[in-house]
Amino acid sequence: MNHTSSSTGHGARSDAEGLREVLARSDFVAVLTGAGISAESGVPTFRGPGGLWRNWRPEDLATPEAFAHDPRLVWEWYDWRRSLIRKAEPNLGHRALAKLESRKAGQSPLRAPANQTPAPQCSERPEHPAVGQGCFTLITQNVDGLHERAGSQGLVKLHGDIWRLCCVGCGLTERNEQVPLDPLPPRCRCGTLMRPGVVWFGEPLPEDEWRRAVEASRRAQIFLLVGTSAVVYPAAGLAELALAGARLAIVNPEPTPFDHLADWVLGGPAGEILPQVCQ
Ligand code: BV8
Ligand code: ZN
Repeated sequence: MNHTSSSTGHGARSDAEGLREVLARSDFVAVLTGAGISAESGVPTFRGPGGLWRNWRPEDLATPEAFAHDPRLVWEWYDWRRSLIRKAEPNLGHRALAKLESRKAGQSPLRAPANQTPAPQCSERPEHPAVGQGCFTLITQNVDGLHERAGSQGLVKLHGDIWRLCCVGCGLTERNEQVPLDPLPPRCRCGTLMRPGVVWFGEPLPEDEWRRAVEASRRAQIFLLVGTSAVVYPAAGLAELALAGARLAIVNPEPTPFDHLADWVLGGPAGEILPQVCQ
């Protein structure tokens, strides 16, 4: 592990300017976000105030077992979260990351100068050669869709999307933005129950998203951990993967299990700090 001084315990830096410079000149940037980045948009986090719903912990409801036991209860929880997210707007934190992404796309080392053949295109987004191709990769644990609404492209959604429904019978998946859902629980045209298009505890992450996240984390020169308690795996493991070759920067008003490994710890709200470091 070829770490800079901080890994020897000399305390992480907290200067936004230093991090801004490193982000500006790094060719390969990876970012992992959690519920904290949507907190300033009014979306409750999992472990923070408002995370509990009817005294249920998210880990109790976001499971196949809970859904099998009481699909109506689980759907009432998702319907409540959808109604909150519908009222929310992306905040300055979401927007700062979208802006950094488009700047990085313009800067991309993969973007060949005019007289040379362009770099291989990214399958999902041919118009964005660099996005998702390792230059700048935004990876999220959030299912709220606020990163996309802020303009982020090539987003890697590790835990799915609350606005997608999947039939537990025929497997049909569809986008459904109805708030409130009616009927609840929603049913497929085949008559079978639909489930939220999210990854529940005990379920594997979508392969393609996971592969892209691992690739970007391994290639990163700077890895940003934003608004996450970093206790849910395998997502939190991406920061460990990145540490093999990248510097780690954390944006969170609270301590995280990775602070002692970080080069930067910026202790404050993402909506205030990200606009400073992403400009
Ligand atoms: C799996 C979608 C195997 C659904 C979610 C290793 C060790 C220990 C446990 C495990 C392990 N490996 C696997 C496990 C089990 C489990 C797990 O990690 N459990 C935890 C609880 C210990 N993992 C799994 O089950 C995973 N699957 O392992 O499958 C497998 C493999 C093959 C085949 C079969 C099976 C699946 C995990 C995904 C579950 N789905 N979400 C939904 O949303 O309904 S996880 C969900 O919880 C979120 O997506 C997110 O990942 C997590 C919540 O964490 P955060 O987003 O960080 O939110 P939190 O509230 O905790 O923290 C908010 C932070 O923001 C705080 O730090 C706060 O200070 C900060 N903050 C607040 N305000 C601000 C802010 N920061 C910045 N600005 C602010 N303004
Ligand atoms: Zn069906």
